[in-house]
Amino acid sequence: MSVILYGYRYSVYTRIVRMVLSYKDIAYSYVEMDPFSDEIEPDYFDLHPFARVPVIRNNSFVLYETTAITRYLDEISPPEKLSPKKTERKARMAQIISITDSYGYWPMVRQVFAHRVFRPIEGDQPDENVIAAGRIASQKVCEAIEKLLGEDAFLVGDEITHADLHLAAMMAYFCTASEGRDVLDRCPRLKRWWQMIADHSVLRDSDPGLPIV
Ligand SMILES: N[C@@H](CCC(=O)N[C@@H](CS)C(=O)NCC(=O)O)C(=O)O
Repeated sequence: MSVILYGYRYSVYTRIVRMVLSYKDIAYSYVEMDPFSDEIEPDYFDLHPFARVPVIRNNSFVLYETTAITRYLDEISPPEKLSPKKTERKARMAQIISITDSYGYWPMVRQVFAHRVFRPIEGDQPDENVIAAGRIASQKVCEAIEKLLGEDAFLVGDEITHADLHLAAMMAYFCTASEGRDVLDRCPRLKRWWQMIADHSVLRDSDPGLPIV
């Protein structure tokens, strides 16, 4: 196995893949690629036609799309640890990941976090209308996931799964904004989960920090 990860330091999707690599103890080399740059190398489009991150290469096998990558990594390095065995739990895991990607990433990360936290650090003005819209949409997402949770420690049962890593990468950014913490205060089960997982070594060790300017 010879794994290369193409990622961007502040990318939540890159962080999800890095967490799986670390959790599965898979050695890899890392290539930094800023997908927001105006000067993306033309060759990169051969790896990812949409010029996003992450991408992994394992020998000659190239793969993009985070959920495809994380399932692949879990499978090529047995035992498979991040997917529950029970069919219903596996389905619930896929559902939470899909909710997170389809409805959560944009408002939680690109609207609330990017405008409230990232832009000011970079010296750019936040757009309060974008933050307000992002907060409303994020609340809907958190409430929907809250409804799916039981009393288990992790999102889907008593073991960590892909769903935990996926949502945690986004929640980590979201909760750096006061709007994110306010939303989480309204979702007690999700908040308890976040307090627990935020302290997990896989989260702590993959924290990219915030830009220092
Ligand atoms: N569906 C993709 C989403 C990846 C994605 O959106 N990555 C972000 C960084 S977190 C990116 O590359 N954004 C660049 C852009 O929006 O132009 C996946 O699951 O990997």
